[in-house]
Amino acid sequence: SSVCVHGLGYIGLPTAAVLAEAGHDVFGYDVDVELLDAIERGELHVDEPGLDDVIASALDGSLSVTREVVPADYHLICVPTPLEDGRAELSYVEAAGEAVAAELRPDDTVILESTVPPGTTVEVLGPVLERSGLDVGEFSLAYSPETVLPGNVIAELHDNDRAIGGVDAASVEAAVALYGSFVEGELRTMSDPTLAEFVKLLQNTYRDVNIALANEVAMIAADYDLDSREAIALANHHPRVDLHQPGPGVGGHCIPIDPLFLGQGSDRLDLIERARAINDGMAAYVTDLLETELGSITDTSVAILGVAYKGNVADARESPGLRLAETLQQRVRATHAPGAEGAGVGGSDTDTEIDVRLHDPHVTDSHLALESLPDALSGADAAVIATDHDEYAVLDPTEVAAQLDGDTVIDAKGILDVAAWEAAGVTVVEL
Ligand code: SAJ
Repeated sequence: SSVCVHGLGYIGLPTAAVLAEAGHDVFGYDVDVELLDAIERGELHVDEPGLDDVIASALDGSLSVTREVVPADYHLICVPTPLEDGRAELSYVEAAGEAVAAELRPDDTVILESTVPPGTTVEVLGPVLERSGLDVGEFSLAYSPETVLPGNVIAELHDNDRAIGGVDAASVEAAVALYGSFVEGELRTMSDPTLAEFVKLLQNTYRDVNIALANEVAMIAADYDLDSREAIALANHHPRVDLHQPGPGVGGHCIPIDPLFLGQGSDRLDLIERARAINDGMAAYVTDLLETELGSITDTSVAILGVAYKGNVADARESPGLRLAETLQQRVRATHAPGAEGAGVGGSDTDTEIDVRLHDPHVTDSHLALESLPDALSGADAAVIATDHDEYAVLDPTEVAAQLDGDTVIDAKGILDVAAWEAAGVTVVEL
């Protein structure tokens, strides 16, 4: 079949490549012309294992990028749906729908993959597509959310089960035919796109709430002088218990955002909002830990190791490490200049400061003023491991101890061999 993929981001591009690999004629479209140029020149350099190769061989085969939307048997919409002012910004979905409508033919199939509030496919996308002059039913319409884990995208595109909600039997059948050509997991069909949208949000909400529970458990365990990770591991031996891991917060562009989409058509969010607040509050808790260890954080220097939102990826969106950096600075300003509370970075009080150094071996964003590891560590009063990059798990404690001025390391991800670090004279505080 011919497939036009709308939006060549971290889902659309790998999906386009995998579809081409499965033998379809794939046209990748994006409004970002520079992105298209870069893809064509093979200059993408995505930090996703295996993706560069899959894209390169797809471009040698039946994948081509297109600067205009083309007619196709299938239109796959994979555009971003960011949260803005507490609401899902659906203008990219609408714009993609309009572009599809201009080329839509009877019996074509349109599938939305973006994460959206329940009701979007039927209530937002459907009416936009009908501007083509065709009614839903004359063309097929389905929702099938992506569920791949950044860092493991190619494997999960093939292996994960897939939920498919179509507006009618023909839509389900058409979507099954497409996904069946490359998905080895189970295709779980339902006759309601809204249900499929809801289920997608539940999966990330489950994770967010579960992580919030783990974070609260970590704070309670500290009050009892217990090791929270050991306690969680022991609790998880029960066949019906699956607690997640505590950490410095929940980052990325999915888990901190998707739960709030559930609130778009319901005012019942309660536990879900508390969970969000607990997870966002972990930066303040780590700041408390630093204050306890250092006495005061004013006029100290703290190295934050890891600004990627999770281990071994280069994505710093909703980064717990960056949130921690901001929280440390705010705390110092609030403590010493109460009048300046809430002031922006570089507030009026220049006498009291904290020197926050940022390091990350994967993130390359030049706006973040990242430092080399030795520069970040040397002379610092404390270091915080905020991301579970493999590189940090194998740090040499003796070397780090020699670089640091102080002897405190907060291991917010629980990746260090505490005995080895303590033997090197470092005080390790775990979450
Ligand atoms: N985290 C914890 N404790 C844990 C697990 C994760 O603090 O026990 C933190 C991570 O460090 C990170 C954040 O949560 O900051 C999110 O990481 P993640 O690995 O849980 O999830 P994402 O955002 O990379 O990908 C999620 C996945 N959803 C689920 O596992 C239910 C992925 O399958 C989805 O495709 C993706 O969201 C998405 O696009 O929705």
